Amino acid sequence: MIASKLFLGLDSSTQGLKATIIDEQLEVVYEHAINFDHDLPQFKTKGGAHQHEDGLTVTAPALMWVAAMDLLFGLMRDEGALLANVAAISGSGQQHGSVWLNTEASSVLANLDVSQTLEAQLKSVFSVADSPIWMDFSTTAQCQALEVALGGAQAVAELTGSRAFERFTGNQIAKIHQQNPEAYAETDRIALVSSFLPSILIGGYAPIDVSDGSGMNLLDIQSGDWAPAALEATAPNLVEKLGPVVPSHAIVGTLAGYFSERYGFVADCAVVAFSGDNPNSLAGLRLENTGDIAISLGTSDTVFGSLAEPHPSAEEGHIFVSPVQPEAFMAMIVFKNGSLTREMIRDTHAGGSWKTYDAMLQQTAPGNGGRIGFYINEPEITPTIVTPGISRFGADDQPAAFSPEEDIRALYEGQCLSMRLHAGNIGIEPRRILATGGASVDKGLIQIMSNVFGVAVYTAEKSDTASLGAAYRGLHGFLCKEAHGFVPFADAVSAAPPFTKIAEPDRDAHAVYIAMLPRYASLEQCVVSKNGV
Ligand code: 5FX
Repeated sequence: MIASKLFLGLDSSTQGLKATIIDEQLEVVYEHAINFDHDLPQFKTKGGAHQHEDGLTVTAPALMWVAAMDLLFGLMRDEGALLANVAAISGSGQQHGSVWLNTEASSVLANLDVSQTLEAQLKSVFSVADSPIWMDFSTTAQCQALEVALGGAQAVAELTGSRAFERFTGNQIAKIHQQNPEAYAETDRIALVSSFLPSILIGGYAPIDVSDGSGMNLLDIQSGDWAPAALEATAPNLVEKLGPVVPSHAIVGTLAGYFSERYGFVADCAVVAFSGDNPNSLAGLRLENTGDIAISLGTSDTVFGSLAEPHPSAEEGHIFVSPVQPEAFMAMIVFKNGSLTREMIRDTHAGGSWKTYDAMLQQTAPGNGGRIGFYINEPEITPTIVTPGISRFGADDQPAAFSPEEDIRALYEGQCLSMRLHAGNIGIEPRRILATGGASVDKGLIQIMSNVFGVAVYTAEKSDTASLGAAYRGLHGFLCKEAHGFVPFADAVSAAPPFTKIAEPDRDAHAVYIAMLPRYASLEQCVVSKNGV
């Protein structure tokens, strides 16, 4: 029997490193994850990160990601994972984080010695040992400077897909250049987390892929290459330090001898460009058609989907180049007030029980008699609401008091109306919704979502979509290589398991929400002008 080819997806999230292996029929045949805090305690991280005393700076030790690779591959080898059958590897990295490599790095990478660990060999290749990551909020001054240099927030959004955001890599680079010029001068290559891991795998600098590169405020999303004006406004000599940009399906090299000798991979195993975790989730949910969107309900709620025509906005959201279609785009909006806010209202009114909460939700009707509420448990980014608090309005748009049952409905309806409003503003018009994340099992919330958007809601078999998406992209890149040209991603993943429908819209309820949307938008403006920046 000819052994089936396998495809490995490696997901370096904030908390850990996970491997997912699929076969040619897209069945998941192996999964293993390690957790940074627990399995690599010597790096002293909390949630995979170091929070600094200023309350704004957040970093992760770059060497921890290196040590994690040997640890995970060793465990996989010892468990008998069929590494010799892996034909291609791709991966996923937490977005925006940067890895700073000095002038020694390329020769160390090119000469990995199988008799020593990666950690021992790579410990002195970093010009900045603590990598800034996406949770960092310390670059407001650099963001303002970028927006001034490029003609305002909307100009930055139109060029790079997003207004200047603190966590975006370019603003982190500007800060390091200003505050640590020696380290900047010693830097030979600035990688993203998603280009650093494949650099270890291929024993040389791997390029940044166009989709994760879109999360830097440095890349022109229309040309798919660096934006000279943004580079110039950020720091000197950036083209050389960043290296080239490649499409997300590109093969970036073959696996270094270190990995075949130590772990039993085949010598010609292909490495496909890694990308960011959100782009990989888009791939894992096969959101290739404009109109298929995902709503991930977690600590933060995230709405994302594919788009042919992007509408970058300084007000909300991000546009990335698509990780599965080089000519298309991905839109994404993050809402900070997700599950923790839902839990706060559940604890206040339903004694901590989701069952009681759902029973109370059913006691009010869609539209809540015209009541609209804004529940801001922590500062919100979509829209910008700095001061936490609850604002409740009656049908006459005047401040009002709500019963517990009305509060419960107003929270869910408000969250779904906000998603619909802001997603629409950047061009997301759903045809169907895929719900993922912890709260996607909440039937009451899912039904309101279906009614607000007026489309059916589906769910996927696997909830860990970034890791699965990385494995799918490994297969996709491999098929493009074999075909000597681009293979549609949909063809590569056509054997994937179908999604399950979990809600159909109720047309009467949908009509109620359509009528409510303009009122919701104008009341939101009032809340923003009172509690915003
Ligand atoms: C997206 O812009 C984010 O900052 C986060 O979702 C990170 O990618 C999490 F890893």
